[in-house]
Amino acid sequence: MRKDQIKLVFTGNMGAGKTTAIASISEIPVINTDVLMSSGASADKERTTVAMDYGELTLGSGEKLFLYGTPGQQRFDYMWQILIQGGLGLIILIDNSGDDPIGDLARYLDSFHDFIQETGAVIGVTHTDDAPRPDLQMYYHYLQERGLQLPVFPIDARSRESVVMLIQALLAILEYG
Ligand SMILES: Nc1nc2c(ncn2[C@@H]2O[C@H](COP(=O)(O)OP(=O)(O)OP(=O)(O)O)[C@@H](O)[C@H]2O)c(=O)[nH]1
Ligand SMILES: [Mg+2]
Repeated sequence: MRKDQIKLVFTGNMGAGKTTAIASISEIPVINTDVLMSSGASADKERTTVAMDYGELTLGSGEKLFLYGTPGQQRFDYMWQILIQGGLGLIILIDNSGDDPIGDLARYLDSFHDFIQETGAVIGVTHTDDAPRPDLQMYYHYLQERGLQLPVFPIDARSRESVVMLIQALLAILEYG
């Protein structure tokens, strides 16, 4: 992949906002594979991704971003290794209103350990409007315990600016910014 063609992968738990984030910023109609959820549907979450999301975004600097989203559900995790191939960076979205957001983060850091070591990652914490805790300091404390230096930002996946900001932070780490 050329240096001005950058594949990024969004991952994170179910409902964290991967599909929403890609739709918020994509300049093409997103390709997604969402289906109605068989169980656990809530008022604002009727669908879940079974294979992938795909969108594109061209930055002012001319770089073209190819944005892939993974399914959140563990039972579709065979897609994760497929989707990271050729990827240059990882965006981990964590729903702060879940039962154990730091535990969720731990699982994604484990599952994508090698990819993160080879590339780089940023963490976006969503739903902080509904659930302000754990706060950022708790995330940083956890990362420190694991010996990881990754930036953490509270974001709203529905907000284009906040998703773009997260991506800019990742590109800066990857030295494309
Ligand atoms: N209140 C609030 N809602 C949010 C925020 N970010 C995303 N959402 C909502 O949360 C839901 C996220 O759903 P999806 O984008 O389908 O989540 P996903 O991560 O793709 O989920 P799976 O594909 O099932 O793994 C949507 O209804 C969003 O509108 C946020 O920061 N605050
Ligand atoms: Mg999705």
